[in-house]
Amino acid sequence: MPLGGTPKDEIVVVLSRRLFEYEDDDEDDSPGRDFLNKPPVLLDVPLLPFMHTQVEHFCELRPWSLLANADQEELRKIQGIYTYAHPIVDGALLDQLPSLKVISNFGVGVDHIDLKAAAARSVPVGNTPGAVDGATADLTMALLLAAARNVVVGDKYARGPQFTQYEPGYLLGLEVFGSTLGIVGMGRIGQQVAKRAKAFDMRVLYHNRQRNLEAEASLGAKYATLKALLAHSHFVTLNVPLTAETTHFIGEAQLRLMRRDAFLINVARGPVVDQQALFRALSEGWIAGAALDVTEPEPLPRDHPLLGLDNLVITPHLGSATVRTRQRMGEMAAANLAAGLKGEPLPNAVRSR
Ligand code: 8YV
Repeated sequence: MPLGGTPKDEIVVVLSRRLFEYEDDDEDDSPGRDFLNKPPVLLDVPLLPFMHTQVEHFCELRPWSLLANADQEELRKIQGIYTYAHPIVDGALLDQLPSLKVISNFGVGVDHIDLKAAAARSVPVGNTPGAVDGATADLTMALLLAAARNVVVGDKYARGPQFTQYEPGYLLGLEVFGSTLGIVGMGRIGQQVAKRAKAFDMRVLYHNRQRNLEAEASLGAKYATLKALLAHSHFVTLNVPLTAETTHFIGEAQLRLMRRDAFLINVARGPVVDQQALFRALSEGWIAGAALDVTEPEPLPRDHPLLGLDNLVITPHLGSATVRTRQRMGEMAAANLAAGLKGEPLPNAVRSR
């Protein structure tokens, strides 16, 4: 089945069936009959077929709903957690799983997992560092370009009844080449963004907890205080992990420091931006526009005021959504899960800060 072309409903139906097929397996004497003997692993959402294939030979996937049903007997047997859609994994949840050996996260950001609670219970946490960098940086540029050059409103306009004549004055955007980009967070993804920005002849400023001299030398990025970066950038991209320190890192004070013709692009995590302040900034013209791949919550309620704004471009958390990146993430997450279930060190273990 071609991955990209599979209708979503079909995926969910097929996978839900696969996820629950052990239930009526009793009469089955097929070669896969040892299914029930594989270590049970809690999974939060149905996986795509290739992801399922990556793990099904070494574990038995059990639905997250076991937690809601508080099926103590089943929960006591769970040896692994495999998370995709960022469910909260905290101490209270871990206390229900006394046999747990590993938490494997399908993705790099682990802000939904209480790392200290896991460490306190000697449960290693794995993630997929590096796998999402290129794709997420590509989407950062896609959103930046879309916001600056009115790609989304332009698309609507070009399809709508108002477009009857080509005119010189409509949808004039902000020129990307030669403009200043401010990257907040010069980690792996931030550096990939800087690399792409250089090809657009952008001047690159960055802000980070620590200066990244290597990025300065190899990418020509210039360190700036957050204040200076916000004041001078035409585009501000957020490429930081979500931590206590970065929660609402961009609020009213920061948005008011930005240029009136500037754009904010968030591909990190929703809570990095104070959305109420962002709504005011966009509707009252403190900044020209924004593009969000992530929100708080995700998805936003359908009647959320941000969704009514034309100067906002929004995508449904597509940062890593390419076939190849998903495959790489799946391989890494499956390797972490397999190692943890065997009691071996995880190939990519997250360190508790
Ligand atoms: C993933 C991400 O799609 O890797 C991450 O941290 O946010 C995304 O790119 C996500 O984790 C899977 O839900």
